[in-house]
Amino acid sequence: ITVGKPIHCKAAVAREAGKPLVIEEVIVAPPSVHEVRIKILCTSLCHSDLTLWNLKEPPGYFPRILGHEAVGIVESVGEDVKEFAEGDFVMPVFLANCGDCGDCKHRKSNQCSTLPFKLSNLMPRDETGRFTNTKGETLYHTLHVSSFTQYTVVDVAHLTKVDPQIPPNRACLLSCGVSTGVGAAWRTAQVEEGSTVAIFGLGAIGLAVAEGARLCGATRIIGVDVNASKFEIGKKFGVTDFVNPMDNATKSASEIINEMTDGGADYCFECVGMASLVEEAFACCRKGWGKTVVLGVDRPMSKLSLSSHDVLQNGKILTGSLFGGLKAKSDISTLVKWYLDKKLQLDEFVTHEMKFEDINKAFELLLEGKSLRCVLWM
Ligand code: CXF
Ligand code: ZN
Repeated sequence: ITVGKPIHCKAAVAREAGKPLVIEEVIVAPPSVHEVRIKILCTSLCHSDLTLWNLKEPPGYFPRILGHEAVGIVESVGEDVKEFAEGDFVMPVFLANCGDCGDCKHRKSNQCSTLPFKLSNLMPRDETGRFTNTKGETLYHTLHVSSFTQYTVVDVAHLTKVDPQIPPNRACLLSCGVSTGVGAAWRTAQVEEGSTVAIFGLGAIGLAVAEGARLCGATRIIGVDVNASKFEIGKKFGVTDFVNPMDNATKSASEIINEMTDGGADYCFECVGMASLVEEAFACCRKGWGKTVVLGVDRPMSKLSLSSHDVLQNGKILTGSLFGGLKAKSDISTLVKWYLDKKLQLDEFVTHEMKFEDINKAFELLLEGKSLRCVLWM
């Protein structure tokens, strides 16, 4: 009955940088060619939502619908959509996977060249929006997902089907943060059995890296955080050692880790988004082949300072990782299976659950560092 017609529903609209979201009625256009309209079941907050919410104009885009970690049900499909049908249980993902381009077909890549990653505020193919309201305003999208609304429109390349056996309040975590962390250990670093790992920042991403490293058989997982309480929660995800840089006035974290590991960790992960911590991670990464993976989101213009001598003579690898190196259409189903087989822990990330209307409470919790993942029920 709604097929082909605009849907009026509730959305949490970010009207101004850093100001509480407003629950408003929005109008969601029908999906265009290669698009799918979905009914969101659950969505959770990711730190990138806070970053984008806080961006002042320019380059902030308001009013907009934030949110990009979610799961839902297909309500209707646009022209030329063969992969999805009404009623499918689906997950939107900020990173495209068209499945057809040379990069999608390449075993090593997760960076689609049909719809390359871009901090866009509109639909990826035609660069137009699908959200308006009764006042005739156009609302911007977020990361090609926009999940803080009961209905949204997503490009088929940004959507994957998932096994409906996984409950929606767990599935949504795999749409961004947890997948990114687990994937960074599993796909980007390819942590092996017996490895030593160092993780800078034990928020949800850092803990997900620990979980991934644990699943890959790492035997030593060193967590670094300025918040001492992170060690307790870290242990649940396999963290074996803890370094609090605040506890040592004379030595840096990298110096401590170099001593602890007799020359550096095999794999280091930066999960905060601070250039100086990338340098620290790189400095305690094993010479010859150690790999440092950057996951944290710093300001776009921030610069790293590494001596060329260090890079040349040490033979260390420095790499970034978008969505943990995962291909949305194939790797997410593997993570869902690991959860259903009780290998991958997801429940432990969910510190809060509430109804969608309480979204501003969820923003506060994340802002104050009191939540790992807060799941919203639509
Ligand atoms: C991030 C990844 C890096 C750029 C901004 C968005 N993804 C999801 O949170
Ligand atoms: Zn995210």
